[in-house]
Amino acid sequence: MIVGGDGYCGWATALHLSRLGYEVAIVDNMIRRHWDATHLLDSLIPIAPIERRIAAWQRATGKTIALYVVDVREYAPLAAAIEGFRPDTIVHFGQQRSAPFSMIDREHTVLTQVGNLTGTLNILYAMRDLAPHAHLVKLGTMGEYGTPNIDIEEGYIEIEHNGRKDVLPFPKQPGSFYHLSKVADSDNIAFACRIWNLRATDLNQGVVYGLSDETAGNPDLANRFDYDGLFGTVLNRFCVEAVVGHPLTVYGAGGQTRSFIDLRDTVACMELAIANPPAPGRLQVFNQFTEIFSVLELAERVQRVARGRGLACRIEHRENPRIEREAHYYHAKNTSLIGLGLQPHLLDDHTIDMMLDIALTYRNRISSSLIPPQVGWDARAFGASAKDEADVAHATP
Ligand code: NAD
Ligand code: USQ
Repeated sequence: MIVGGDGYCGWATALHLSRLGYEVAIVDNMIRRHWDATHLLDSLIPIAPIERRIAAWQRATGKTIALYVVDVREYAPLAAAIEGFRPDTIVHFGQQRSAPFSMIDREHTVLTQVGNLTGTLNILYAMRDLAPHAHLVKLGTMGEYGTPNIDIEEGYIEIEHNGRKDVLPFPKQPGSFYHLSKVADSDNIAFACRIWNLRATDLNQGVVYGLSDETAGNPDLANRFDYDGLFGTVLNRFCVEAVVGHPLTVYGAGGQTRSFIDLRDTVACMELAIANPPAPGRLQVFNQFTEIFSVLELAERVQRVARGRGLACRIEHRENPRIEREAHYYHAKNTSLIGLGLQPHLLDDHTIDMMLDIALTYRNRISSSLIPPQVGWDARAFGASAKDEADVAHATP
């Protein structure tokens, strides 16, 4: 059962697991489509309504995917879906996942934290009462850890204090109210596992980029690709910016260093996590990323590949709308999923080329006014400047 199966990671995962022979159900209330509409955003790649997506998959492969249009913040319909489908595994992607969205104002912070925590708590209670043997595979995020000046372990750290030792949850210092919602989720899930003997895996995923294989070649199966200043993630944004002639938007110095993963590896990690549940009573934590880059390093790589294709591509250090360290130590472990057999697609020029191809294919759908960041962490107003418009108008793509 894939909660959030209409989204970027969820749709890719649903098709990947269905292709492998899993019986798949999607649970989604399509709220992400509603948020796009409310904020006048749109995916770079047009996406078909969920019913058409599922019908197209059935026509292409003969495989069915069940659909439950359910808001997991509502317990009764969620419980009915779990009773109806009787999942062995519940994969939970169904949350508000944008850091800038969570920082817009008080309402968006509350919507993000109350919504995200309520959905997870409802799933935990439904598991306790209706599916106690199911395995919860929950999407966490690498940003839960923040950027500590020590190595980041996978979920737990052995600490010696005043002559005594214990293995404790790794300290968390995230950088947005969204990331904080994931920290609270992790604590709630660990507690539920302890008291109700449930099994769960928390996947602390890095920033995702690119597309997976199953959604290619059929417009009705196409996946979303966000590039706007609210939901777009950094590498996807840089590729779109390069194509439309917008300077690559490096926030501040660009020394912010993060973990990254190709969407093709995300779906492979989901497969591995599902196949390797922990013992009852335990929350296992995997760091789900394959490589680490600074933002400036990524911009320079995109610039080099874009210039190789004749695209005029400039990097611009712009005022950072976020409050985050722009130069810091960053070293995170990711040995668990590799140990289980993950064979990473590392970020090479070919992958960047493929992403530029995607942006070029849908170039006429790119709205340059959606590119600038809009949300400041300290409540300053951000948005498209006259300079942004001029940059695009004068670009020679
Ligand atoms: P997305 O916004 O594309 O998809 C989320 C899906 O969940 C949407 O289809 C939305 O309608 C659904 N949803 C949200 N709230 C719901 C609710 N209350 N009930 C039912 N459905 C609901 O997001 P994504 O990029 O696919 O991310 C999926 C998960 O992976 C998130 O939890 C996110 O935190 C995590 N993650 C994403 C990234 C990334 O770079 N995209 C990186 C690390 C972790
Ligand atoms: N950044 C830029 N320029 C941009 C966009 C972003 O310099 O145009 C910088 C940001 O300041 C930040 C870094 O790039 O330092 C990453 O930003 P992002 O928007 O790509 O990613 P983030 O806000 O961290 O969130 C995304 C997903 C979220 C997921 C998270 C994984 O939206 O759902 O949880 O990546 S992680 O970062 O590992 O926590």
